[in-house]
Parts: sequence; C-alpha cells; structure tokens
Amino acid sequence: MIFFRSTVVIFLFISSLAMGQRQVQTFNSAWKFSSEVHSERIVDLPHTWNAEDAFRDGKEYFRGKGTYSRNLYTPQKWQNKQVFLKFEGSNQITRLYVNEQLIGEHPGGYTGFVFDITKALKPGAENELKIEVDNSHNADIPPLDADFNFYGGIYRDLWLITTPKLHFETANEAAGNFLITTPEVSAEKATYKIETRLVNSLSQRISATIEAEIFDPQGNPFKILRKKIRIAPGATEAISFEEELRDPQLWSPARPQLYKAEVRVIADGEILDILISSFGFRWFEADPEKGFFLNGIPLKLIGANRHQDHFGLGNALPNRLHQRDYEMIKEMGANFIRTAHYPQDPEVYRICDELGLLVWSEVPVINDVTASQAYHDVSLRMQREQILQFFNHPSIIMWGHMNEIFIRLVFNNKMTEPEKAAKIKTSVELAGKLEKVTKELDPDRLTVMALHENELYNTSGIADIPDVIGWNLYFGWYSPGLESFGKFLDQQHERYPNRPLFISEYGPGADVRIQTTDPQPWDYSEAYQLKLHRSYLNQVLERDYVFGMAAWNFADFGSSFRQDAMPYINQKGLVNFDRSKKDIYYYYQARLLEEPMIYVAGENFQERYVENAEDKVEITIFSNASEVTLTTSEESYSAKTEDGIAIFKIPLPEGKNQVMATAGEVSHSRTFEVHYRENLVGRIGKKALTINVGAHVQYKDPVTGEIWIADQEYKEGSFGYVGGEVFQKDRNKIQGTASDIQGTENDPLFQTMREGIEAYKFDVEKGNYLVTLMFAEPQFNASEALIYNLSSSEEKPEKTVRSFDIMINGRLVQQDLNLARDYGKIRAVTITYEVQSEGEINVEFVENSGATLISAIKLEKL
Ligand code: GCB
Repeated sequence: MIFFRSTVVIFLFISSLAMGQRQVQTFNSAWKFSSEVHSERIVDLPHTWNAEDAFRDGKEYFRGKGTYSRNLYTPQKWQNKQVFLKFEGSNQITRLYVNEQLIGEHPGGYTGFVFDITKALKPGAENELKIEVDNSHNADIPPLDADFNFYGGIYRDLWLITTPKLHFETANEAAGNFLITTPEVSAEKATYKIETRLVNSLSQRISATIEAEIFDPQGNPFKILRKKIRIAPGATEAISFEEELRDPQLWSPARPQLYKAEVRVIADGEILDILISSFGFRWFEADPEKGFFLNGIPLKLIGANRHQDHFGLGNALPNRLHQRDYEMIKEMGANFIRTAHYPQDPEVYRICDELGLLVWSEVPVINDVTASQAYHDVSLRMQREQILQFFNHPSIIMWGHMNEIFIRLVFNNKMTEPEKAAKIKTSVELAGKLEKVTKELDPDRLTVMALHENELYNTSGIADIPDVIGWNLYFGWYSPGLESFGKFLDQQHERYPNRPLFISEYGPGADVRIQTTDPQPWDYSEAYQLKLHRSYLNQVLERDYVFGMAAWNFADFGSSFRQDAMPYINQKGLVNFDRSKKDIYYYYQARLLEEPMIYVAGENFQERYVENAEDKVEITIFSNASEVTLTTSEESYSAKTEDGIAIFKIPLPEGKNQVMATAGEVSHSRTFEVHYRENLVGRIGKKALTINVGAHVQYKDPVTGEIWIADQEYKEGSFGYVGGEVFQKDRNKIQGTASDIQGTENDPLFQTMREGIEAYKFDVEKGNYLVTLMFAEPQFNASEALIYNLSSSEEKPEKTVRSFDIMINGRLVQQDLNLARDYGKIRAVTITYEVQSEGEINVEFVENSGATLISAIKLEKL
C-alpha cells in the first residue's frame, strides 16, 4: 500500500513538470498557400496540392513550387529561448525564410527535419514565415521515378518547439530524437544504452545533471541514471548511459511490451528539458535455411506493403487514418509491414510498436539512380535521417535501401551498353555506401534490398551487398505461370544458399466492379486476386527458407501514369483506395487468424447469372475451421475447407436467396440474387439486358447499379455474338486494352471488346426497343509499354483506319463508322438506336477497312 502511494507521488511530480520548459505544439492552422496554378487560399496542414489533379483524366498533375506563409508573433520572453520549426515531412525540397532571411533548405520528401529559427526572430513582434516547397522532378533527389504519385506540399504535421537555452539537441538529422540501443538481449538479461546530446546556447559555462529514468511496460519507474556535466558556452556534448536489466519483458507481435525512457536536463535544481521515448527488448535473426526467429521462436512473417495515400486526401492524412490502416493490417492477422517505398509518418512506427507489427522501413531509392555526388549524398542523408529518427522502435527489424534499382535500365532500349555499364557501376557503388552507413549507425538490424525478376542483380553483385534479399515477384501477372514462382525461388535458393530470402511484393490488380467464377490473369477480377494470393501463400508456406512475404499492396494507391481498370490507381490493394475491403482481406483472415472466423465471399458479387436451373451457383466461403456448413432456405450442405476455402456449387432458384455459412460458434450470411440467362431475353422490359461484350467477366457500374453481364455466343432462343474474337492489345493479357478510356468512369466496360464481330443477336418478342451500342477505338500509341508491364509485349503497328457499317434488322443505321476519325482514339462512344422488331434483333457489323468491334451492348424495351 505504501509503495503504491509513493508511485502515485512520483507520477504527479513528473507530469507537473512534463517536458520541463520545452514546449511542443502543432503549427498546422491557417497558412496562406499559393502556387503558379493555385490562387491564394488559406489551408491547414497536413496539406497537398495534388489530392485532386493527380486523378484527373488526361492531365499531368502539378509539379512545381508552392508557397506557404503566415506570421508568428513571438513574446518578449522568448528572448531566453531557442525556437525551432519541426517538419515531419514535406515533399520534396523545402526552403524556410523568416523575416525574408533564408534559414535553410531540406531535400527529400519523406523524413523529418528541424530548423532553428531563433536568430532570425524579432522578439515582441510579428515575424513573417515563408515556406517554399517544390515537388518538381529533381535529378539529385530520390525518387527519380516510381509507380506512385509525388504529391507536393507540407503533407505531415508541422511543430513549433521552444526550449530553454540549455537543451537536448533538436535541430539535427535525428529531428531531435535521442537514441536507445539494446546491444544484447536474451530472455534472462538485456543491456540498453541511452545516448543524448546536450546543447548549451548560453554565453556561459553551465553545470548540469542529466538524468535518465526508465519505466517498465506497466508504467512503473524502476531505474534512474544520472551524470553530471560541465558544458562550455556554444558547445554540444554527448552523454550516454549503459545499463543492464534482468528478465526483460520482451516485445513481440503477440505481446508488444514497451518500456519508456525519460531523459532530463537539470540545472540549479530546476528541470529544464525533457525528452521521452518508448523502446523495447527483442532479438531476431533471418536464417537462410530455417527462416525468421523472433526471441528464439520461429515466426513466418506475413503481411503487406503500405503506401501512405488515401482516396480524396492524396498523402495529407490525419494521424487517425495512419493508425486505422495499421489496425486493419493487424486485424487481418498480419504480423509484418513494409513501408514501401519510403519512410512514413512518425505515427506509423509508434502504432506498429503498440500493435505488434514488424516493420521493414526503406528510403525511396527506386528504379533508377543519378550518377551525381549530390544524388548519392541525398540518398545517404535520407538513410541516416530515417535510421536516427525511428531508431528506438522495436517494431523495425530491417532497413531497406533500394527498390528494383535496375528496372529502368533493363527496359530502356535507347541506352547504349557503355551507358548501362556506367549506370550499373554507380548503382552498385551507392548500394555499398548505403550499406556502410546503415551498418555504422545500426549494426543490430538487418539491411535489405528489393529486386525485380532479373538476373542483373546477381551478375552485378548488388544482391550480395545487403544482409537480406527481397524479391518483388509477379508471376501470374507480369510474367506467366503461378507455379513459376516457387521454381524461381528454389533456383535462387540453390544458387545462393546463404541468402535469407523474403518476398517483398506480389499480387495482381483487382477491381471490385469486376467479377467472375472463371478468373484469368489480367482480368482484374477479385477471383483472380484470390487465386494468385492463395497460390503464393501456399508456395511460401511450403518453403522454410523463405522467411516471409508482403502482399503488394495493403491498399489501392494513386499512380498518375497507371492505366489499369481504374486509371491513375494501382489496384493491387487488399482493400480499396477508400479502405473498403476486398474479399481478399477476409481470405487472409481465414489463413492467419487464430480466433474462429467465417465469411461468405462476394460482397461485390451478389448478382449471379447462371444458364438455368441445372447450372449451379458457386459460393465461396473463407474460414479457418476445417469444415463449414452452408444453409439455404431449402437445404444444408457441408464441405471441408482447403487452404481456408470451401467452395459450394449449389442449385438456387431465381431471385433473392439468403445463405448462411456456419462453423462452430461463428456464422455469416449473404443474399445472392440469381438470374437464369435463358430467361433474360424474355424478361427485357422489366429490366434492360446489359452485356459486357468481349469479356468473360461481369462489370458493375457503381453509379447506375447496372450489371453488364459476361458475354456469350449466340444460341437460338437467347442472345449473343456471332463471329469475331476477343480483342487483346497484348497477347499475354486477357484484358482488351489497359488504356484510360476518355469520357467515362466505366473504363473496364470499354477496355474489353470483340473484334471482327459479324453480328449480335437477340431472339426477342415483337415490340419497340432501344439498342445501345458502346465502342472505343483501342489502337493508340501512347506510353502503354509501361515499365511495370514486365512482359515482353511486342510492338504492334497501329491500325489507324477502322471503318465499318452497322445494320439493325437489315436497315443501315450507321455508315462508315470510323471511331478514331469521328470521336478520337480511346474515347467512350455510346449510340442508342430506336428499333421496331417483328421478333428478333439482329445487329450486323460490316467491315469496310480494318476490323469491326464493339465493347458493350444494351437492349431495353419501350
Ligand atoms: C513493383 C514496384 C512497385 C509497383 C509494383 C506494381 O515491382 O516495386 O512500386 O507499384 O511493382 O504494381 O507494378
């Protein structure tokens, strides 16, 4: 009881003095912002100027200089203080002026930095602050190019900090952080080392005491360490403490136990400055044969990569949204995250410590390097900054220093061999320097580099530099064959048995508007995403030597040059850009969670089109139980799960059917609306018949709710195409074209098409109809050979002229339709015709030159 009271007293004492005389506050509100293309307006931070234009059809987003300004009134008494501005992140060059005096410049958009503005301030007066931020391409700053948007602006929190003249160093590469290392950790004992730096900005020598107080994970203080120091005017002194601890409470994903250290500067009996940091004790290794061990226990690392942007916000997220992402990742059952491709908000590492997620954090040296001293220097500085700023987080286990650094080079046909050799040389040199700097600062963590599927990483020697290799592998997407994945890994492991291997990226694009039970590569269906992830997961789990895997990507993200099913968005996310979940998220739960779970897949696949009553409806259940039951209003079925999946093929009547899946205590239900294709033409009238021509997938227009059903060949009494073939821009891909179709949000509907088609027929009853035909000219020579399109697509000559006539029930309704000439290429064209029918609708396509084509067709009865 007595002990309890004294603990409370100590806490009160500390909190009343919290931070000593240091004052830390956000400085986010009411900045005047303008740029070349933005008129002056008031904004709050976090802010980016590219939240909208990075997603606009056909235009480049603004990359240039933006200016933020506002006044800061400084009270007279600040004369005795040091004043700092701390940026958590601002993309990508930041210049700060105070009262028109340039204070400093920071290159690089993903790490924090601090400016000391004391000398430029006028005490007792208004001071003008001006911050210029420039996100133009800069050959000396990574990333040079990458598959994500380089949103400009002060997109993380900005802090105003005042400290006494005698204070812990704040304006440094660590952004004011002090370091806690744990050089030795075992279950029985651990050592920890606390390193601080004290600055004396006074004009006299000072005697002070530096204290470090340590709190256990339950919040109990258990150790105070002290050192006395005499510090000269203008000097900076390093003060460190080293201690041993018995029976440390270890940090792990299952029990993320965090200690806390509080360091204090005391002079004349007064606490002048305080810094606080949490830290943890754990040890780990990545064995090239047996995999990863945390605190001596084997642990397969399974998780995802994460980009920091979000629908509607660009990269300017409030902390709550950063937290929510990581909570979702944890709730998915994951234990690992890669902050691809750059250091993220400080909040991210804090939440990973707390939730128990292991982290690979990396600098954005991606795709290409510049052979300049400046580029090398900025890259090294970024690496030092991320290490020093996030050093104390036990969640971080690996520092990454490069991603697919040869990809530009490999796909660049214009470079000469000597140019390529020079590029390889400078890349290998930079990797060596990054490795050295990382190991000097942090010998206890692993270094890692992510590679794309290319032998050059081995032959150049770059893959031998880091401790660990991460492979970004897209078999079943950019390169063919899901099983080639495991074979590739086995070969690498055989050739390089001492290399710990990690799968740093994998995954296909998946658009929740696109559904099928017959998934194919490049169809962007959720079913193909499931197929690929299931296969990869199995292949990794079969191989102990692969110590972990991270899906690409946790969430869909913005990438302005991408032309997927949803232009400007990379859709490989497990969740959508707005964080609504795709089916695959629940699949990971079924594979990774220990508590019982069950889920009826198909949140976005509730409308089912089967041929008739004999044709069964396929229902997919995810569960971690070994057996699940599916109950309809008529029947109950049971099935064993395999890899967390049970597939039921059951007859269901037309109309709405509620099904319930159960395993032990848990259950989940969903309603499916079943339609028989054989009845569709007879029912036109109540509902239009909408067909996704040239596609084996169905597509849902989220605005109208219309389902554009998968195409079929004509059969009597029904409907379908006659002649032609599915259009493929690239032979390796099933999807028609990946181009952004102008003038529509329903790109997938227009991207797939049937070429050389002779007719589309409907055996309808007599009456008046509206026939809507939809087209897009797919031949278009823009930069479709994207660097991420890793298949060797042969360049096809552009078919510039395509002209055809259209007849409906024998009447010529369209003569010499030349889409490119009349409407422009890759533009959505929709034409509706009124038709009177005596008992059939026969839309004929007659070729004049080039091949006929059509993307979608809709039939309504008047
Ligand atoms: C990669 C890159 C990543 C891309 C991804 C993709 O290998 O590392 O930045 O976004 O592929 O989706 O193509």
